[in-house]
Amino acid sequence: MVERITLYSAKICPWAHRTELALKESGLDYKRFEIDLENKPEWYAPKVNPASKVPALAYGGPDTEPDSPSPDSVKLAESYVLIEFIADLVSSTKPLLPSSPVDRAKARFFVEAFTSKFTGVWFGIVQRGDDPAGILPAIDTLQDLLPAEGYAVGEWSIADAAVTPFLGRASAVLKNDLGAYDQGKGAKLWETLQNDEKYERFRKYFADVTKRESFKETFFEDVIVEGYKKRFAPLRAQRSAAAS
Ligand SMILES: N[C@@H](CCC(=O)N[C@@H](CS)C(=O)NCC(=O)O)C(=O)O
Repeated sequence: MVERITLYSAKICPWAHRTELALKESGLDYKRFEIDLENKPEWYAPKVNPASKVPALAYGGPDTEPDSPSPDSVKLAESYVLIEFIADLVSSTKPLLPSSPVDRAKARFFVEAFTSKFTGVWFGIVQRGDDPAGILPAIDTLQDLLPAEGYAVGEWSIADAAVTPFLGRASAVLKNDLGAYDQGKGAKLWETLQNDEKYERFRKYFADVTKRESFKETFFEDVIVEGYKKRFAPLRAQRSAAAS
């Protein structure tokens, strides 16, 4: 029997978003608690996640309010661990990973290949002002690994949950040209991704993953746009002041 679940999340965070997608797709009941990353509650690290990061889950134990987590629930963290855990919970009722070991390995490879290429360069782009075109190798990898049709490994799976939050944020951030990089470069790159025939498979995949209800219910574009504006606009201003 699946036990009580509380998710500690933050709308801005792509890692936490992975877990929200997997939970929505699982159909499991859960409570959600938003952690303000700029002003984390003092109980969060000692009682939920010693690393003080989102996402985290409290699993089982008595029915307490999320801000009074019970010592009797199991606390789990790390987004990929959590989405596999969610897939394990529903493996017999709502498979979120294929059953064949080969396809499961392909799903994990897809996640690792994309994430390792995307995340490092993404933070360099938005924080240090590197050229947004730096994400193209990650998009190429995604396209190379995708089957001709459908999701990462056929049916929607947690492999899609793992990459979609980064694609959603790339879309919101680039089309609004947000980040420390030179003004105009983000919007230009997004236009290329929208129009260049080379990226047709990417566009179809992006449309497929973002039209799902699970995405619509868990993606808060306004929060992301405001968050990135607040955090990264001053960095662009500093870079252009230093250059002039
Ligand atoms: N490797 C972790 C990364 C999680 C992470 O870095 N979360 C960020 C927010 S996006 C966080 O909670 N940072 C702590 C902080 O901002 O103080 C995972 O996959 O869950």
